[in-house]
Amino acid sequence: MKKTVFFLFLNFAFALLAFTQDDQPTDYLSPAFHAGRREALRKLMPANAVMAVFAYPVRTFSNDVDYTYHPNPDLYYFTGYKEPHALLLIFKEPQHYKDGSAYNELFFVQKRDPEREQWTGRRLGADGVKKELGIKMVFDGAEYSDFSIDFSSFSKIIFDALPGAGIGENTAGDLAQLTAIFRRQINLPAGFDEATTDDLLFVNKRLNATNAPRIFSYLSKNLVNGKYKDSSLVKSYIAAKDSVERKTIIAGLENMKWNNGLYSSFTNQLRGIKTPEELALLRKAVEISSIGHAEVMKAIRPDMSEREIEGIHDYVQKKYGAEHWGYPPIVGAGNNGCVLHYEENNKMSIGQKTLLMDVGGEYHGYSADVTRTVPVNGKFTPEQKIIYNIVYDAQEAAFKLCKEGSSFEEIETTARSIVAKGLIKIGLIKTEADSRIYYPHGCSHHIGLDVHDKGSYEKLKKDMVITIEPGIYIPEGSACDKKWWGIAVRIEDDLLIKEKDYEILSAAAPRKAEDVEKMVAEKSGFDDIKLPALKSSEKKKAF
Ligand SMILES: [Mn+2]
Repeated sequence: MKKTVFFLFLNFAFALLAFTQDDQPTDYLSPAFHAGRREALRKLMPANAVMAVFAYPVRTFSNDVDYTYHPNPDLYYFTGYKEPHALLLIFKEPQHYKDGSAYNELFFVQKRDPEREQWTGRRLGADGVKKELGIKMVFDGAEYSDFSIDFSSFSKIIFDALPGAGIGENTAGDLAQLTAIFRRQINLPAGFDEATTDDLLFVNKRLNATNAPRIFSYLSKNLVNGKYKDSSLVKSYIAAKDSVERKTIIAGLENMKWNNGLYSSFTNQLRGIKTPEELALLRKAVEISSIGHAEVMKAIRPDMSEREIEGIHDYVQKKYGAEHWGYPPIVGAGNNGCVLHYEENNKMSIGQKTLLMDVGGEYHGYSADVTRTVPVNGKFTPEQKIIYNIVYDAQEAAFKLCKEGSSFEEIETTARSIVAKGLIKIGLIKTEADSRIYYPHGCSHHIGLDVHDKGSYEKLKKDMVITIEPGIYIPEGSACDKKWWGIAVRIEDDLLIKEKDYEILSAAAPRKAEDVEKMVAEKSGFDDIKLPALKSSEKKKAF
């Protein structure tokens, strides 16, 4: 008894010390939004189904320091909870508690721990989640095992690839335990590989005559020496002699009780169409990032480093309240721009060539994805401009398709065909089929809580938000005239799809070649920032 009183006192003391926090943003997604999303999910679920959504694991940065935690976007979408070590269970039909009361969702979260919280930050705890996020049936993670849910009575158990090994200390209620108990409770057959199942269902949905060779070569490569090593499932899929046989394999997976296909399908359907609350946040994330691009254009000078440019983007985004980047920033001068996911950003001076910047911030979970290519000295060379305008024209042509009813496929082929024709015209390739040499990636994807967001990749619908991002990359050493070497151009904008047309959300960043040149010539507030020289790098000492 004494002990309890002591702990109560401790709780109280810590609560006073650590939990007063004011002057925070007020435009977070509302509890009503999250409740609405859970209800919409329930509508999609088949009869007698349960769906589980796990938190993402915490990851080590170094020794006892973790990476800044990023929540699983699905869990955040359905609950607003941003902490690790959590499990959400959503039931299609009401379930009954021991005392007879009904519930149709259960949420297990991190328990409050004032001592830990002083070190690792505030936790909502079950009571906080009830109060702040408006969810009723919330418990400490450690209580999950007591619930002994009888999963054998459900006809579909829906979940994403389960969190893997090394995901926690295996203490009461942490992610490792939640996952282990769930695995045991659902009686997952030994050898059932839900990650491969999920991948195969994903790949199968996209398989068509054009991409079949690429998809099969990807699967085969990974079967030999990759993530599908020794997978009998992938083996049989590749070995299938025709589409009928493949359909049988896929139907077999879809009919299973442990169904990953439904998890992707439901989250894609829901998250692909943005609600007004989401659009307000996404609009803000994109505007912030686009202003960042415009400000960098003004500030840019040949003696700046790639890192410094990255820093200006970061400063502007954070000035407007973005919490984080939406993906590691890509700032590539000249030839570095040819590396599609260039993240080193360590060139000391960007020099006189073009600078490709693919940089977008995250605001309350929603990520922008904006790319601009800028002539560092303020004027595109004739060769740079030719390439720039081919990409620009491809983008313009793709824009025209941005309305309800168009397909992602049409967008891809239209943009690719403009790029291909342009490259043929200037003699870089001979046939349209060769366009992949200089334009190796896709043109469009959803953005949202993931920068490559969930959503349907068939027809465009109102309130989708997608990127249009053609590009041309001519690395040094390419099989063409040297004058083209080192030119890398991508222009990427974020578009809200409307019924009959679209809105460019990233319009604050100029995209027409002449407008970009004009912006580079403008004066910048950053011009006047003077910092002291570093004493530590004055002289290279001989050690
Ligand atoms: Mn993108």
